[in-house]
Amino acid sequence: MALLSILHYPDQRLHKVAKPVEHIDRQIRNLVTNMAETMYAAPGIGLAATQVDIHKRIIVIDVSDVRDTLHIFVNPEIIWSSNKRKVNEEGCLSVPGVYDGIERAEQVGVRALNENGDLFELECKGLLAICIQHEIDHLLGKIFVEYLSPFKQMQIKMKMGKLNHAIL
Ligand code: K1U
Ligand code: ZN
Repeated sequence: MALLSILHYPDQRLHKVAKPVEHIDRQIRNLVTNMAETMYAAPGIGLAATQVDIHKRIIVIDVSDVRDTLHIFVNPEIIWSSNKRKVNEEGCLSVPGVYDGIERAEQVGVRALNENGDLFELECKGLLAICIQHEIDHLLGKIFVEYLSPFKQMQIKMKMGKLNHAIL
């Protein structure tokens, strides 16, 4: 197992669109294991492959209190969304220290493959619904701050620029 390094906004690689996984083999399963380890260590409740500079449609999520319910989504697709929408506070491991309210569908249905290549469908509500929409956005190259005003995005870019500079 290995910890992967997480890209930080405004790194342009976060805007790449991920490609579908064609075969779920040992390499993909190893990647899923390393992504889960990286998410738990961060700590986070989700991680998309895009965030670790791997541009394949893979997401891991665990929104449970005791961190024992790992969801693995390979080639996830949202197949329906509720009309009812809600604003929730979001954060992102690629934009550390930034939290803001984002409006999303309250419930979504997701179709994906698991780590064995079996197709499944899952009805997502609550934090799982928020997180899966946030992670699927990552696979499309979209970061949650892009839903905010241009002024807020500029403030966040400046803050992250200073932070990234301090880290390097
Ligand atoms: O995609 C990511 O960067 C992970 C992100 C997921 C997310 C959080 C909140 C709303 C939508 C999506 C995070 O995990 S940020 C860290 C976080 O929220 C958290 C960390 C530890 C315990 C509880 C929450
Ligand atoms: Zn994120």
